Amino acid sequence: MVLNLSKLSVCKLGNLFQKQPSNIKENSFAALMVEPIFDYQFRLILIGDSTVGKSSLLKYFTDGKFFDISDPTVGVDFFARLIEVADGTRIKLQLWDTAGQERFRSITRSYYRNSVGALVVFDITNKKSLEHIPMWIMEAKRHIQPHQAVFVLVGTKIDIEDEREVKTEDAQTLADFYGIKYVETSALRGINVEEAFRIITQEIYDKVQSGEFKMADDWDGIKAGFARSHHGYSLVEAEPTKSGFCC
Ligand SMILES: Nc1nc2c(ncn2[C@@H]2O[C@H](COP(=O)(O)OP(=O)(O)O)[C@@H](O)[C@H]2O)c(=O)[nH]1
Ligand SMILES: [Mg+2]
Repeated sequence: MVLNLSKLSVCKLGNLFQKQPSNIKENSFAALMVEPIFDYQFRLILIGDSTVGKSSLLKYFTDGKFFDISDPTVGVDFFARLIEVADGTRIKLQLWDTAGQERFRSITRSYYRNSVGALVVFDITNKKSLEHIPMWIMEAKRHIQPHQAVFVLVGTKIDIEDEREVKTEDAQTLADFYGIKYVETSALRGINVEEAFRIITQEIYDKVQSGEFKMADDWDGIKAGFARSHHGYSLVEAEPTKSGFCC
C-alpha cells in the first residue's frame, strides 16, 4: 500500500468530506481505503465584479454557511469540495477565488490558465455588474485558450428581490447569446448555490466523457485523481499545494 499524503493534503482531504454522508468519517484513513476519494479533479474559478458575492458563494458551497463579513482576502485563496455527478463519479472541485484583485481588473493570466470552468458572477441588484459580464467572459477566454472551459452565468442575492435591477429574462438572454447556462442564487438563503456548482461540474464531466475535453500533462484544469492497483492503493494528490491555506 502506498499512501503519499503530505500533512497539508490530509487536511485538505478532510475538508472535502465536510458535506459527505455520515458513513464517511473525516480524516479517516479507513474511509480512504474503502472508498475511492475522487476520480477526477476539476479546477474552477469565479469571476465578476468586486462585491457581487463570489466569496460568499464559495464559502456557502464549501462550508454550508453564509458569512456576513466583507473579507479582504490577501493573496490567492482556494477551497475544495467533493461532488458526485449523475453516474456516481466523484469529482474533487478545486475552487479558486480572486481574493480582491478583481477590484483592480488585475487578475493574472495564471489565475485563468489552469481552469476548466468559470462561474461568471453578477449581482441582480446591480445592473452594472451584468453589463461587465461580456468583459469578464472575453478576458477569461483570452487567457484560458488554447484550452477550453465551461462557463455558467450566475446571478446572486435573489433574497433581496425588492432591490432587483436585472430582470431574469435579460440575464437569460445574455446567457443564451454566449450559449451558456444561467442560474439565480442566494448565498444568504442557500438558494441554488449547490445547483450552480453542480451544473458546471456535470457539463465539464459530460465533455470529458465525450472526449471534447482532454487531460494534458502541462495543464491542471482536469486531473485524474485516484489510482488503485491490485496490490493496494496508490493515493496521489492531483496537484501539489502551491499557495492558499486550509483548516
Ligand atoms: N443579501 C445578500 N447579500 C450577499 C449575498 N452574497 C453576498 N452578499 C453580500 O455582498 C457583499 C460582498 O460579498 P462577497 O462574497 O465578499 O463578494 P465578492 O467581492 O464578489 O467576493 C458582502 O457584504 C456579502 O455579505 C447574498 O446572497 N445575499
Ligand atoms: Mg471575494
